[in-house]
Amino acid sequence: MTDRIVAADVLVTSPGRNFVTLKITTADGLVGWGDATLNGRELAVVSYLRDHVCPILVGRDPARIEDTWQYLYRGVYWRRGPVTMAAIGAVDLALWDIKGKACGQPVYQLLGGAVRDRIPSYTHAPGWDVPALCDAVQAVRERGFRAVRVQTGVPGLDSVYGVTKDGSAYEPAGRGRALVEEVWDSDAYLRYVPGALAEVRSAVGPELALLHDVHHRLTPIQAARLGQALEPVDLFWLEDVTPAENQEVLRLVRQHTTTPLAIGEVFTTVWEFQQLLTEQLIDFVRAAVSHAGGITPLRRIAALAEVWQVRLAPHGPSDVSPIALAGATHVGLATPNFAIQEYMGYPERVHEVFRHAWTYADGHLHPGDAPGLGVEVDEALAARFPYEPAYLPVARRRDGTLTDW
Ligand code: EZ4
Ligand code: CO
Repeated sequence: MTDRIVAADVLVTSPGRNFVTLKITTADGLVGWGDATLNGRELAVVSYLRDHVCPILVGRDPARIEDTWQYLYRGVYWRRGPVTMAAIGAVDLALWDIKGKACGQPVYQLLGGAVRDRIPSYTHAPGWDVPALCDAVQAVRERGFRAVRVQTGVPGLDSVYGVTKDGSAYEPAGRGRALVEEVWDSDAYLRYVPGALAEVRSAVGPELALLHDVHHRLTPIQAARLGQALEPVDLFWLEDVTPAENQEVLRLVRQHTTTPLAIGEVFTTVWEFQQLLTEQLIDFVRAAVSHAGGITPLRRIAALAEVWQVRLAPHGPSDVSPIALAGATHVGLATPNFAIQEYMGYPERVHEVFRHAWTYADGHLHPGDAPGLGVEVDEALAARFPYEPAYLPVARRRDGTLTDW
């Protein structure tokens, strides 16, 4: 007999970081969980779901994942955009969770089964200067990682996004209604970073995969120069070199460097990747399973990328909840052109609120074999951590004008 959705509820919890979670319940008593977290605009997605999506989910057949995706995407007239896609992504994740539970299978089995034994992952190593950065890299290696994102301070700047001065783990979003303002200087960064990363490379040896994230800060010609200057460092990838809106500018970057390029954590649909893929302007797709609308469209993005020998490397910072991370690991295990999963890690309390079957060991993730996505939310514990406003910093140049991070 066909099951029916009987309830769709939204939970907000902040066990160190704000998370928005969708809970879908069916008449057969199955519960599916989806991640709807959009950092800095959390409550907009809550309203989108509560006011507009949850009421129309009730009564629908939870087995019709693709149809529900099309219904929510096409049915609204207004398409795309991070709020819409994060909301649809949460529904899609929750319905895959329910389908897995209904079949008694982990989601990766429903996607065609495992094509790899485990999922290579990378984490972050921030260090204000080269010695601190080398220490951070060493600590991460001791946890088993064979791939590390390296971010450094810049001489002359007081703060740099993603880098702490004392080497502690960084929390990108500052709590409070007022956004932290940082001063940014691309010239100082460009003068310093190639040499600093070259020193890191000679300290760590040739085998460790090094990644670096530019956070959309550069102009095309600056990005081209940086890619070229970093070629001796042999990066696994250079990420988000230019602002995300104009993909054509990557042509210029590509003409000047063979440093592999990764892009797309802020992209939400396959169409934003279309030109980047068909013109072979990038090497890695960084879409998040939640922000890009769920497992269903992420598989389509991966399929298009596969045609152009571009690999999938989903976004996985601490603002992507353990539910979306689970989704990414199921996709990763079952998708041939998956490359690597970002795993920034979570404070202990997050692991307690989101009890997950996925595991990290020896530089790799695995989704586990629990039915569905394999994450259950401790609702009573979640309720003890209410939402608090938290925002990423904004950056200004030395003359006071706003810049991209
Ligand atoms: O700064 O998700 O590749 N990863 C990243 C992240 C983002 C955070 C923003 O909250 O760029 O660290
Ligand atoms: Co990034």
